[in-house]
Amino acid sequence: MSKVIELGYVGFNTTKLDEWYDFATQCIGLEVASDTDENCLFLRMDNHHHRIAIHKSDEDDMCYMGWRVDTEKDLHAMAEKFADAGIEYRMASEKEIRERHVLGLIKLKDPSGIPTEIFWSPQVDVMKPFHPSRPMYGKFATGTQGLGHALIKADNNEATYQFYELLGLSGSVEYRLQMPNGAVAQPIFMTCNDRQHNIAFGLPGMEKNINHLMLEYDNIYDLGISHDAVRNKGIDVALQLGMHANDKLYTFYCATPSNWLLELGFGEDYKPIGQEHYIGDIFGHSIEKKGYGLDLPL
Ligand code: MBD
Ligand code: FE
Repeated sequence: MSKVIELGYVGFNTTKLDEWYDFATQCIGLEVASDTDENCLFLRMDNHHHRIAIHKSDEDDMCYMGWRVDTEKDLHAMAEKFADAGIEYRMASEKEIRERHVLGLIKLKDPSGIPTEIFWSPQVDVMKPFHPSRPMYGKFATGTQGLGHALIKADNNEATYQFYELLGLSGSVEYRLQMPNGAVAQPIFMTCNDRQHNIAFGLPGMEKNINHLMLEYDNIYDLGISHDAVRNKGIDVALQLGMHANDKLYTFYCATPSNWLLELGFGEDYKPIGQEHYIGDIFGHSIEKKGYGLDLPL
């Protein structure tokens, strides 16, 4: 049974590549890979060639998610699963494989049209140990958990759940939030590895493919230093520092140059015996700046 093992890379389009360079290096601490050029900013979080690619464009959105399988055999087994399920996919060309710095690649779309890629064998540049763009006390928490998580658009929760279940993720509804307008939001969280969730979806009214990307530090000082940098630059903070009920991450959400949100976090810790749901977070996460699609009463 072929399953994905991590969210290995993500790609974004942007009209603001210069702003992204400053934001990624000064606010987040990401490293710029040496083969970055004027059209594509490759960002590193660990020894992988890159984890995030930002492409110069006339749009601002997430333009692909890269899910890793372990072996070449798993890649072909995944293609067979798509064929059996009647899901359209194609094997990437040699050029496309090189662009992603992997050894093999499938391209398809998720049920909401989000470009989705399945790959095996990322290029890991062990001769270039990760070197953050600003001093860091610790590192980014990747390892057996992938690069982080994303809250993505889902036009149809059922179809989206089934698609990601086919990829090998599992999960469930984890919040039941009473919205001020009387509606109820029941976001769904799914994972394929040691991270509590790799994707979340189920927020109504999303226009972009992504609401937020979460990156996790393994040292709380680095989260605090990033928070200072964001505050000193006057960048919008959508939700203030707080701790989530489900993964116990201590996080805040700020605007990226592309106007979707970056969630920066520290300290995931969760061990429920079975499925639970929450009607709010442990503390914090107060709404500070509305209009980023995350005006949730957490
Ligand atoms: C998350 O990471 C998140 O973004 C929300 C909205 C709720 C719980 C965990
Ligand atoms: Fe999140």
